[in-house]
Amino acid sequence: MPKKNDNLISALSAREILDARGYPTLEASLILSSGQRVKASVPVGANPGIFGAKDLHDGDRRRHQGKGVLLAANHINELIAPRLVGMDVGRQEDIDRILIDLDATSDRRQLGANTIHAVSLAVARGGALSEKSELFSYIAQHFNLMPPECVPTPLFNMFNGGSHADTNLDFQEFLLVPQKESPTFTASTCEGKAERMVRAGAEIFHALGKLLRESGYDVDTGLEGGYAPDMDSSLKALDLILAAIIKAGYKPNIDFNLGLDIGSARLYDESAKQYVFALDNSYFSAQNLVGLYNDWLQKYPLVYLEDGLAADDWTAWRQATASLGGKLVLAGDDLFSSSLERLRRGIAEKAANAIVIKPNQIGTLTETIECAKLAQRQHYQLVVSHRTGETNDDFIVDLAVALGAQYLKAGALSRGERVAKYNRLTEIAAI
Ligand code: 2PG
Ligand code: MG
Repeated sequence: MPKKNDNLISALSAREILDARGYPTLEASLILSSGQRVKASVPVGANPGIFGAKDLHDGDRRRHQGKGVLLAANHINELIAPRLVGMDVGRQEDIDRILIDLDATSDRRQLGANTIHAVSLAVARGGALSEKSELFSYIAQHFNLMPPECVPTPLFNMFNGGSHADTNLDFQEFLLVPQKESPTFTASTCEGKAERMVRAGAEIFHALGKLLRESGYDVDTGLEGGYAPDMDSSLKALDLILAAIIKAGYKPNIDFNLGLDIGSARLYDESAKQYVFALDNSYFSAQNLVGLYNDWLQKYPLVYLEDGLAADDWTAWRQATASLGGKLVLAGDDLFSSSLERLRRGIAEKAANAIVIKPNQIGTLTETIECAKLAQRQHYQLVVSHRTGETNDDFIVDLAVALGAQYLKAGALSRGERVAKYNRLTEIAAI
């Protein structure tokens, strides 16, 4: 009698769930012929970005202000499932190809990047389960990746600003960046190192809360779990993080450095060709802004700068990379929108030295890995990132580990959907 294949897709379905902000998103569910079931859900960005692939939302204003995803769920149930049922779940690339071909548009607007993404992730989880592998090692093996010995360095969000919080802080994220070579994090195992980084990050987060409370600031948090008080200047927030590092018993420059996601698209006045920092009551040409960043480098242990310039200001990105690229991680998020085409242009223009990879902006796992591999070949550092509208799904952590990304950006050390990622990171480090 022929042996029964346990690894076939026997059912695939999707439903609408809520993300961490209470807005709708998709969850896909896949059943293998063995009877085992896996699920995957997709995050939603606060800033969809003009260049990334497009999610599909219902547009029916009577439900969830038009943000519903019933059409997308229906595409999975009615259109995609019949094509995939019966296929071996290990055929990730073939399945991803089918998903790509089902959508004739270049920006995925027909099926929706969310639709394609949910299925692609569920298939990868099913594949890992069928091989009784951890997800990160399944991805690494399947795509011929060679992850380094330890997990990526987490970028911890301390303050939320911009469109991520109801505060006057102009910049979107103020980040705490562990210095992975610090003796404080030296441990005989990867587990020890990751645990120390996460523990120190959490201790500093709480020390910061205490400092804020003592100084009369609000300690409510923003959409990604970072504090979101009103401040009298942007640099004040950096000063407070430095003070919190010390208060928690760690050393700035040695144990921790600082990072910023300026989220400058929101601050750029295209017609005046100026960056407007309302809180600081100042505005800058691109050239002066690069000068300002250089200035901050003299005063602060700043090692990471994301979206410091507007996404279509290629000339400014080129100049900034020439002048700052040797001194810090210059990450392009909106600049690349995780798009292969935008990345190719960035490489040609020598813009940025790191790329923020948001897999849901691409769609399939295969394309995400293709984009990351191209970046790595061109010596761009990888920052695998969560989105504002996260779910408790921790797929990005396994992906970041498999890719050997330098950084994982998953928000603050507060709120379940953010902490879920850091807990998975320490779990993987212990394997
Ligand atoms: C960012 C991300 C994650 P969004 O800008 O880096 O922090 O946010 O979901 O708005 O893309
Ligand atoms: Mg960003």
